[in-house]
Amino acid sequence: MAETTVKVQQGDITKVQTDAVVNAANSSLLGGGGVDGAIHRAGGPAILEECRQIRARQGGCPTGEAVITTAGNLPAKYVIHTVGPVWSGGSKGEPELLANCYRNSLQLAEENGVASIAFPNISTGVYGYPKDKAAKVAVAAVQSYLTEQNIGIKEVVFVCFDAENRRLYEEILNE
Ligand code: AR6
Repeated sequence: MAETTVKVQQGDITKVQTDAVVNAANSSLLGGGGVDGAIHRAGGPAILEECRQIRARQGGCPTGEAVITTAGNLPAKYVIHTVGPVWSGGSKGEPELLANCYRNSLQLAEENGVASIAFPNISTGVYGYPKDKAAKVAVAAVQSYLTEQNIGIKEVVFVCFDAENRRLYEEILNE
């Protein structure tokens, strides 16, 4: 495994100074509420412009996949937009799809020379994924990626908007 720091912080991901920040988008790539709305608001129209170009080329982004754009006015260089699964009880492939979000985002980050990356708690807002289950999937997916594939990523930050998520991530990472 490369030397990679994995940490947790509570706050607003639009303020985070990593090379890339991940957006919990939807398949349209045209924006929405939650962290998606916050990223587009703070980053400005350049992000949506690139999302529209990607949409024109490949027709949006399937669940579990990821695409990369400029970060516009954000402190980061890139936004990686990934589409989490909508929770519908857990037997519709939700854990695998959520793990794919983390793995595909890390892979796209590496392909673009990203050394540090921040993730929000994908799917745990509007998409209704139980926070404890999502945190376990997120940490396991990141750790397995870092163990098996990583060469260039030096820092992964889980940016939790709420205290409950922060506590869950701290517990899992301290195990
Ligand atoms: N920084 C960090 N985390 C945030 C921020 C922020 N500024 N704002 C919210 N969160 P959600 P989803 C947290 O609903 O469940 C959008 O409309 C939030 O507390 O943003 O994947 C998209 O367009 C929660 O823990 O994303 C899609 O349609 C986490 O981010 C849909 O919502 C994810 O909540 C995606 O739903």
